[in-house]
Parts: sequence; structure tokens; C-alpha cells
Amino acid sequence: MTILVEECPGYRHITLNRPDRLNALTAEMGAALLAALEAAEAERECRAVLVSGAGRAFCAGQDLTAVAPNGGRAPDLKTLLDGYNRVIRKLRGLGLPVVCAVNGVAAGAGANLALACDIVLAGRSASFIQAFAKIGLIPDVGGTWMLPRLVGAARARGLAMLAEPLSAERAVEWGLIWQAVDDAALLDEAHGLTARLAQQATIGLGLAKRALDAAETNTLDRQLDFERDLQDQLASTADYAEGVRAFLDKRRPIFTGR
Ligand code: T3D
Repeated sequence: MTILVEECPGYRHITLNRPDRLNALTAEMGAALLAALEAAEAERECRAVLVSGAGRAFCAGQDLTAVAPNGGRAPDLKTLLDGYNRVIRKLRGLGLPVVCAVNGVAAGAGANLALACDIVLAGRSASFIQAFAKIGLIPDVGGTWMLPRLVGAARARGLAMLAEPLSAERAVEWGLIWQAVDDAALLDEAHGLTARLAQQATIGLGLAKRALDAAETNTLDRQLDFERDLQDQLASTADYAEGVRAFLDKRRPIFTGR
């Protein structure tokens, strides 16, 4: 199985599972990942997702043995990337918070898969490599979109063109990821964070994702209207009623994701 799915209370833990290849991606694995995300989204009780990698790496990007030019014939990268892009679109559009635990190197498409998640934690020994330039490609699966937005144009160009590893701590300093934690604590921290998110007002968290992504292209004027419309939707959720009631009662809210 290239992907493992564990059902945890309130959330699903998806593990990339080709540790002998540093979890390098294949078309089959991309399809399995998409199916796991779709299944998580369809399950009423699932209110968050955690993604991590098995073994010593998070993901080494595309499995290069599967895309080596053969007898001068170029591989069909278009079809391959259409598959991976569906995963990125699903992660960004998922109405649930997605935590990523980067337990080792995240290279190429593996790095950008991690960056497509909502909150990225990394072990202190982890690194992020936009490895594409080393093999004559550009950052893909959203890399050219996410990098300048996260770290600014100058750093994005340096990362894309030099393809040097960026340490987890530097990635935090640059605003690429949320937090670096001790390697030994990574999975526990990631589970704790995902469980915590799963108990929040998750419809609101899903709409916050939408609003933040829409802000990338909206004018302030359009964004104000968009925020107003989303807030208006949230006003009729049980979680909003509970949040306000709990505040007034001076108690912790019990959210149900409804
Ligand atoms: O092609 C397309 O357009 C589709 C989309 C592409 C997007 C991409 O992701 S392009 C970028 C592809 N990824 C890379 O270029 C990274 C290649 N890997 C590395 O640079 C290094 O392996 C790492 C920096 C990630 C880790 O280095 P290290 O020294 O910790 O491990 P290693 O010894 O290099 O790798 C361990 C094994 O995993 C090794 O196999 P072996 O020798 O033990 O049999 C290595 O060949 C294998 N491995 C690592 N990365 C890949 C891989 N096998 C296939 N594909 C890989 N990407």
C-alpha cells in the first residue's frame, strides 16, 4: 500500500508509505492520496486530516525511475502532473484543516505537497528542497504559486534556482512553514494539533481557507464582500451559536462541526 490511512478520533491520518524510496511519488500513489482525501471529506465525523511520511523522509518528490526518458522518448509529464494537481486542488479546497508533519527531507513535488497543507510542522532535522532545477524542471504542483506568496519574490527565486536544502528552522524564520519541533516529538505534536483542530468550529476553518486563498487575487473591495458572505453563512451554523453562548456563559465551547 503506497498510502496508509488511520482513523483517529475526529480526524484521519494519511501516511505516504514508500519508505525505501523516501516516499517518492508515483501516479498510483497520487491517485491513492486523492482517494484518501475524498474519503476523509465524505465522512461526516472526519473534521481534520494529518499527512506524514513513513521512514526517514517526508517525500523525495516524483519517483524519477518512473519518468526517465526512454530511448530518447520524453515521458508524459502532462498526464502525471494532471493527477498530482488534482491532489493539490483537493488539499486547498478541502473544507477541513490539513496538518502536515514533515519528518525528514521534503524535495521537489514532496516539498510543494507539504506546502499545500494548511499548517506545516517539521522535525528540526527536516529540510525543504526545490530540487527541480537540478533535473531541468521548474517548481511544480503549485510551487511557483506558493513560494513567492510564502517567502517573497527574492527568496522564491533563490530556492527555485539554487535548489539548495532549506533547514526546518530557516523555513520557519522565512515564513514557509508554521513550526519546527524536536524530531522525537514531531508525530505527537502533529497528532495533538490535528486533534485540537478537529474539535474546533471546522466549517469556519474550512471557509477561512477559502477566504485566504481568494484574497490572493481579490481586490480589498471584493474581499470585503466575500468575507461578509462567508460570515453570513457561518451565522447560521450550530457552532457559531455554541461559540457565542459559551462565551456568554463563561465556559469552553463544545463544537460539533455543524
Ligand atoms: O517529473 C515530473 O514532472 C513530475 C513531477 C515532478 C516533480 C518533482 O518532484 S521533480 C523532483 C524529483 N525529486 C528529486 O529530484 C529529488 C531526488 N532525490 C534526492 O535529491 C535525494 O534522494 C534526497 C535529497 C531527497 C535525499 O538524499 P539522501 O542522501 O538522504 O538519500 P538518497 O541516498 O539519495 O536516497 C535514498 C534512496 O531513495 C536511494 O535509493 P538506493 O540508492 O538506496 O536504492 C535513492 O535513489 C532513492 N530516491 C530518492 N529520491 C528518489 C529516489 N528514487 C526515485 N525517485 C526519487 N525522487
